[in-house]
Amino acid sequence: MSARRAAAAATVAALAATFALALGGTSAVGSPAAGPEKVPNRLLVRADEYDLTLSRGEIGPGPALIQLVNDGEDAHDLQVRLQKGGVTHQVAEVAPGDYGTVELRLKKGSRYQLWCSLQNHRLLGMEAKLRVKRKPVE
Ligand SMILES: [Cu+2]
Repeated sequence: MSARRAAAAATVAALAATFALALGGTSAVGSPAAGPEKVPNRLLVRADEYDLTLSRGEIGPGPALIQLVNDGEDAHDLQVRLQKGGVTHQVAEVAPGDYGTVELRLKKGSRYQLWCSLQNHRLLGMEAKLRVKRKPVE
């Protein structure tokens, strides 16, 4: 492992730890009037050459915060769209060791496609599927 790659890996580990803490603390976010359904579900997507690894394959419906962490040595982006088509949400190109986020509303009982649109990365394996349940997922 090169020094640069080691540094990038350390950054990603720190991000993942922060993300885990944020996950544990979501109940404290938002005012009582907003209600728990306003708290976004979170998904962590790890990118490297040439895979997208999701922190989970199923998620609850409604508002979601998707974070792309680039654990690779090349730049990557993230495109998110209902499998049946529609609006494409995206995290713009992220440099190695860096991260980006996108917020969107996930449609209940649906499936989403996630992929990297740079060069031929999708063909090389940078795609994944996300299933959105009808009810909230623990
Ligand atoms: Cu890519």
